[in-house]
Parts: sequence; structure tokens; C-alpha cells
Amino acid sequence: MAERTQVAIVGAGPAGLFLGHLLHRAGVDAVVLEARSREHVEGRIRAGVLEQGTTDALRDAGLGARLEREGLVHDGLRLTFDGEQHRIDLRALTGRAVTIYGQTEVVKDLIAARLDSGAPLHFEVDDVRVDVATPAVRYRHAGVERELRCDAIAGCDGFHGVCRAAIPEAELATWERAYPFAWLGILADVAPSTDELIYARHERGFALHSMRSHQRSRLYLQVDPGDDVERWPDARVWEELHARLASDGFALAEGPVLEKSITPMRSFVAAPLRHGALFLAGDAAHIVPPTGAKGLNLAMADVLVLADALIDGSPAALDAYSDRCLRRVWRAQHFSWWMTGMLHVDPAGDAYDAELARSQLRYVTGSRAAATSLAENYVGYDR
Ligand code: FAS
Ligand code: PHB
Repeated sequence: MAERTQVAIVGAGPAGLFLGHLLHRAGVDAVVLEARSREHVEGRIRAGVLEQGTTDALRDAGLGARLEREGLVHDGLRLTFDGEQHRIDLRALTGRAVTIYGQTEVVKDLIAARLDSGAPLHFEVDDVRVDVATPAVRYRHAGVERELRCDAIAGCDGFHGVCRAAIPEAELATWERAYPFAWLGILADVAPSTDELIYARHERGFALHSMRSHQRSRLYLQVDPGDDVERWPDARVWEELHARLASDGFALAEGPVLEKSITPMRSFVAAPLRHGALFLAGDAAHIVPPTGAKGLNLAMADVLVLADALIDGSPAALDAYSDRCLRRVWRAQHFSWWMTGMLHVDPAGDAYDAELARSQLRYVTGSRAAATSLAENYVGYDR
């Protein structure tokens, strides 16, 4: 069965859904194809921090209502090391803030908007094949083989998707960095013990106290990359969080653990982001360690540029897409790598590495210039 649209979007994560939303508002037809079920996509617990550029874009696109009601605006963040907690005043240093609003909620809002619009969004498709030359996307849905002819294909199918592989290896450059640690994350049914995020470096490893609401906490621990959640009963997780987040005057409240998972950590970039009629956006093109809270925000920023280029449709706009995104992507790559190195304990590291990290932490919490550098990258740097 042959169908036709202007843009075939592969993937209904934040990138694919937001692209579909922006194109629909501009009168550009698109079909969103998603491998998993709606329940699975809406149930994934991932990012939590939205840059002001992301929240502004969501509001401008008519998606700000629940975000306004439920998003938690944070003017600062905390760094804990050597038993002391230090505040980085994002608003005073940059004039901007960040908003805590789970990626899960962003995806639910985007799916609801897509379904309300009546524009095509197909869940549980399989065997997706990308044909850049035609261009077309072939897939099976409800047991029926389908062909979607289009003018452009948006590869928004994440790191493990199929779109990036449709670019010949000889035409694709990739850069990758593996890390000797991963993050164990928990969602706990307990009010946060802090009103701002706490990033902690401790000799036992990194920890992060984040949140999803005034009733739900989101916390992370550095663990070994090959670690298994079975080896992390709740009591052991809380014991490590208490030890690593400890500072004068801070008390961590425990609560029922609703979700527990281990996320591997990598840095990755593929370039160019365009190959003929195929355009990569989000995790399909780049991955960062979550220490800098950049992954989701990079995906949304790619989509803003890609939507403009597809709506404009001129060769110049389409040609400029990749380079315009890669400058911002590499800035976020460096910041995420730098934050990760400063806050995590490398198992292969030595006492000299530990002193370097402590010195860096003293510098960013003691110097306005150094704190400003961290702050302007954290709130989003796109110059
Ligand atoms: P996504 O991976 O979100 O979406 C891709 C979509 O494509 C998925 O729905 C997938 O099912 C679908 N798909 C894949 N193959 C397909 C195919 N062949 N056909 C059709 N559909 C296909 N970022 C942060 O900033 N902070 C965090 O704490 C954080 N934690 C994370 C934890 C995990 C486990 C992961 C994997 C990522 C995390 N990230 C975090 C990064 C994350 O938020 C991503 O940056 C964000 O999801 C990127 O969005 P997309 O590019 O839309 O990719
Ligand atoms: C989260 O709340 O999930 C979160 C916050 C900040 C990060 C990473 C994850 O750097």
C-alpha cells in the first residue's frame, strides 16, 4: 500500500513528535512512525531538566499550559564536595533559569497534541526501511506492508534506530567516547530533600539529587558500567546516596522506590546530519553523558532548526541544517564531558586526578568567572 506525505518522521520520541508538531502548525504534512507502543513511549523515564530555550519553544508552539502549571523553575543548582554544599546562581550569572519537567511529561503533551490534531502518528510499526534515493520509508503496520513516499525523511529514531545506518559509512564521520561508569537512577515517592538540584562528587563516586515534582524525587548514583540493578537493593542505594550527598545541614529523606534502572554513559557524534533527503535529529545523531542535562535539549534545538529548514524548503536552508546544529552539539559535548570528568571518580584514576577535580570544583564555586562559564553552558549556550 503506497502512501504519500511531505515529511516521513521515524521515531516518536521528543525529537520526532516536536518536529511533527511544528510542521503541522506550518501546514507541512508529515507522518510519524514509532516502533513501540504509546504506553511504552509515555512510560519511559529519562531527562528532567529543560533549558529556557526549550521551554520557550514549547510555549511558542502552544504546548506550555501544563508546563506552566507543573514545571518547577530553578534559579540555581548546588555542587557538593568535601562535605560542603555550594550554590551556583544561574539567574544572577546568566539572567536565565532552567525548568524541571520530566521528558515523560513533554512526550505525553506532544502525543496528546498530535492525536488532537488528527495528523498521522502510527505506533508499533516494525521492519522500518529507509530509502533515501526515492525517497521513501517502507514498514509494516498491523501486519500490512506499507510504502510512504515523501520529499524528506527525518531520522528521529534515537541512538539505536535505523536511520543513521542509511548513510553510507564512507560519507559519515563519527566520534565516540566511552566512560568507565554508568548511572543508576531511582524514582522515589518522597518529597525532594532540596529545592534545587544537587550534583555531588564524593570519593565513593558521583551522586545527583533531582526531582519530578514536590512529591517525587529523582536520584542517581555512579556505578560500574557492567553493574546490575539486582545488586542494588533499595537499602544499598539509600546508603550510598546518604554518604555521597552528605553536607552540613543537609538531610536526605528516603521513600518507596518506584523505578530503578542503570543507564550506560557515552559521548557520540555523527556528521553530517544530512544525507540527501535524510535529516538526522536528536539522539540519532549525538549522545552526551546526562551530567550536563543536555540530551533532550539538544534534540529539541535540532528540531527547531530542522523544522525551519523544511518549512522554508530552499536548498540553502536545507544545506545549512547540519553545520548550524553541529556547532551547538560540540559545545554541549564538551560541557557534558567536562562536567562528567569533574564530578565522577574514574576507577582507573589516582590521587592526582582526585586533587585536580577538587581544585576544579573549588574554582567553579569560588570564582565568578568560572561559575559564569558553568552557568551559561548549563542554561544553554548557542552562539
Ligand atoms: P529518543 O531515543 O527519545 O526517541 C527515539 C524514538 O524512536 C523512540 O521512541 C524509539 O522507540 C523510536 N525508534 C527507534 N528505532 C525505531 C525504528 N526503527 N522505527 C521507528 N521508531 C523507532 N537526557 C538528559 O538530558 N537527562 C537525562 O537524565 C537523561 N537520561 C536518559 C536515560 C536513558 C535510559 C536514555 C536512553 C537517555 C537519557 N537521556 C537523558 C537522553 C534522552 O533524554 C535523549 O536525549 C532524548 O530522549 C532524545 O530524544 P530523541 O532524539 O527523540 O530520541
Ligand atoms: C533528571 O532529573 O533526570 C536529571 C537532572 C539533571 C541531570 C540529569 C538528569 O544532569
